[in-house]
Amino acid sequence: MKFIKDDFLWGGATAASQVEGAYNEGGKTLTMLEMKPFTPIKDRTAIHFGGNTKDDYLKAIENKENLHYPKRFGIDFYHRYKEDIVLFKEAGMGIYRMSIAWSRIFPYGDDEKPNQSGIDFYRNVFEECKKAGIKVMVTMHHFDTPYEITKKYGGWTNRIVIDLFVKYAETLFKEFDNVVDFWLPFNEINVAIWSTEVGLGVFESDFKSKNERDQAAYQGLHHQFIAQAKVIELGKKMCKPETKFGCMVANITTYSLDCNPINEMANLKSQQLSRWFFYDVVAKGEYPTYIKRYFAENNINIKMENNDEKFLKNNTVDFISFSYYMSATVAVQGNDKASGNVSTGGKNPFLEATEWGWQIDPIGLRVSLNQMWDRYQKPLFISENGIGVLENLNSKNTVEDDYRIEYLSKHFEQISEAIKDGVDVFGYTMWTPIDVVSASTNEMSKRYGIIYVDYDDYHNGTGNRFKKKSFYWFQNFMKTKEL
Ligand code: BGP
Repeated sequence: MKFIKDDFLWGGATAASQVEGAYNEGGKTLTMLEMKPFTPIKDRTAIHFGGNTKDDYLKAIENKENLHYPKRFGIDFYHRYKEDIVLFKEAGMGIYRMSIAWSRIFPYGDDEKPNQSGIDFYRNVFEECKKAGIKVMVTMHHFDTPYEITKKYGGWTNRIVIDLFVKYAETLFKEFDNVVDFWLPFNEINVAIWSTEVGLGVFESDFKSKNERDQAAYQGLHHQFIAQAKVIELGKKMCKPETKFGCMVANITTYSLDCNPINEMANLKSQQLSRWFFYDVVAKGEYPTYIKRYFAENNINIKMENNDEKFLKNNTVDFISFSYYMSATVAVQGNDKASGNVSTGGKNPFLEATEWGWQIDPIGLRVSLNQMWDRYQKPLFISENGIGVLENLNSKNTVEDDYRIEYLSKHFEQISEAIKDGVDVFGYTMWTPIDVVSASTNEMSKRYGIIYVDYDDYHNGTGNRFKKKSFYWFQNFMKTKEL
């Protein structure tokens, strides 16, 4: 079949902390991501973010222990970006979604002036993209609050951090408006409810109770919602008129485990808490009624300033972007129906899963696209989608990744179907055109790329890049749009 839409934007996405490396070059300071030690993984399906104490992180500052921190090295994009962008062009990418590391621009968070060396680095990267005719989408915060902000201000639970972030955004608009087409203030803004370290730059192990933790997570999130709205307001004033501002939410399509109404209600509630709440705030500009009930029942009180609600209403996103890797099932736990405890993640007998337990579900993407279009009537963009696999180069210096070709083409087909359904979806950036360090498990060996990178989990290797079979498949698809 032929992909239905001619002017659809196709490309790939990466994030600073997973590709750049050079963690202490050019004036950059640390983020918690580069302080998280690597632990070889035994049960892959059990690990997702978290799992370290504050002490584990703090040891990394002195680096006295013989521990390994993969995000300090990434894939050395900091030094090899030219070569990578040439490959992106060769693959046929029309758009590159990348992130800027806040800690390269304002290493101490509250520096009076931005760090010129960081600005120069990104300017050089953008120039290469321009030369290659590749449009740019920039994420301003991809899980990487500078640790200096945590140390000094306590991370996003402190309202002051909003001002620091807006100042950072102002610098980016001033420096890069001419080259950036789309801005995403926050990557996967909902991840804060699963990890305050990743989302908010706040240590999980500092909390004394679940309530204290949830209270802090939602307060920090409120600050990010306001920060995003402020950045949009400012961007509309500072940037060229065609620039667009979007959100980014980690989107897992969920199904009730069975047709028991109690499970369907659990599914509805799970979707409200983990997905719709976030889109509702940033796309409709309001805290929905169901979250108010949840807050009241769970003793969560969000401190708002007078104009906050009005401000959110007046500064919603132009488009909605989201990541989509998998679907999950939802059910009320065991027979304990009265408790209302919900379990997500039960095995779906109709789907296959990756080694990490991520259930592959192309139709789930069409389901989500339709749901979001029905709810928000705003243009949609799939800012991440892909498959992580353990892979090795074969004797011909390539990887025969037919499973990736199948994964991508099946998802592309469903995007095409959603467009026929009438959904306004205008672009897609695969995660990722090139192998990177995993966000959740810190592994290099969880590979997503159509380009192989010769590093292992301990950063042994040449770092050389090799085209996988999927590289050629994607290149051909970009020419023919045939699936
Ligand atoms: C998202 C992140 C990315 C990315 C991807 C894959 O959560 O935005 O940074 O890494 O998921 O996840 P992982 O690397 O954990 O496999």
